[in-house]
Amino acid sequence: MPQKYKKILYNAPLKSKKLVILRVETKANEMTTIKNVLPEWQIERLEKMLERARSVVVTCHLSPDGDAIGSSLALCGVLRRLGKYANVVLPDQLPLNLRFIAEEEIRPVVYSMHPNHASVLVERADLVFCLDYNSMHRIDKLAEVIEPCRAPRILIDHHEDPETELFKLWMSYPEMSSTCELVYRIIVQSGWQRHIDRFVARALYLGLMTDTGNFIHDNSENPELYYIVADLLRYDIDKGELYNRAMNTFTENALRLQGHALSKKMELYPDHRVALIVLTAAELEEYDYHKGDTEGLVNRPLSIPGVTWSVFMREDKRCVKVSMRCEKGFRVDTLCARYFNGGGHELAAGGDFFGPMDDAVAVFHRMLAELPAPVACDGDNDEIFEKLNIKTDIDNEGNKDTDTRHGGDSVDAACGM
Ligand SMILES: [Mn+2]
Repeated sequence: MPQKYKKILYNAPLKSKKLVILRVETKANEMTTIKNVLPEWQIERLEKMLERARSVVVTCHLSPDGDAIGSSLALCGVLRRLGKYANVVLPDQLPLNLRFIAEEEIRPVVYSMHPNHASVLVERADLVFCLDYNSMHRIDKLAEVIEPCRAPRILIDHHEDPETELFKLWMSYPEMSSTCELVYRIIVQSGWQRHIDRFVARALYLGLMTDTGNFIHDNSENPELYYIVADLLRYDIDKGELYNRAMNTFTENALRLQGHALSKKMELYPDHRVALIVLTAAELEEYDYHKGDTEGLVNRPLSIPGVTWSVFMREDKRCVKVSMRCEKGFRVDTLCARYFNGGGHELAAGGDFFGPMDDAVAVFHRMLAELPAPVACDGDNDEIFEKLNIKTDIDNEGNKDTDTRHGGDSVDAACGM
């Protein structure tokens, strides 16, 4: 990176609101404007650790979503262009709708399918990146090789409360929309923009799009996100194609299952402004259920005016998977924590119920009985939260001190999707 640009980047006061102009190097005269979020020492430490590394492994969480796989492939792509022997290792196979991206330039090694190959890569690695997860239980059995590995681990993530003691360097920014946003910022602040190409841009866009619900969710309010999107679009990525493949692809069975769920299984509780959908193992079997088939289903009842929150229960092998979503002004993370051994984000949370479906539904009814009705639509639910002894003054202002706290969630872990 030419020195003068580096200076512009690094002279910016870390916590100032001043905009930093970053020159995008791939095409002349094109500029993008985003703030420096990561402190300089983190970028420098990352560079130092990379300097010493020849072989690098990039990992992400179990049941990888678009952000997990997108950020891993993008970072791996850039590392390869930096001359590293870099590979992506996944705990388990990608869902069908995301496989296309892993069949292009970089083929991830799946631990559950090729444990020996994956182990050798990790054992021989000089550096291991941990993307889009905050604790070892999020990578399931892959932890057996990641935890004891000799290579230092670097965390790059946007979930709250990472197990920081596991990482030599942790870059945890819960205020980021996605790990892909964070990886993009790391690329830019490290001066690696010239290594972004169409493959990397597609992978990054995939994560930005999926983690924000195609730029609908609350986490996509930062205007800077759209500068990043604008930059990525310059690489001739087809966002319509990516949307259709990753977010709008269902099998006939999956679509019929969702139809059945909405038509026959959705129950509305007007006093509590809540909808409940329950799918039993027998129903799932009838429609030849595969992971991901009910993706987004929990959100559907929220489109009904007056429905403020939504609960979806799916009978899994080990437990009943519970997902909750709500509109702004209500919160479901604390409800998931209190009633369903879970947690997550205010507006999107989940949990596991260990016991038969009937008992899970009984807990749902007990929850309603303990919530004073009606639940307000205008966000004035203080009485409810008070009764449940839930604090409402949660700091989600996103101005945490990035020098001391890079702590960062667990909705992926908890939401039963
Ligand atoms: Mn993510």
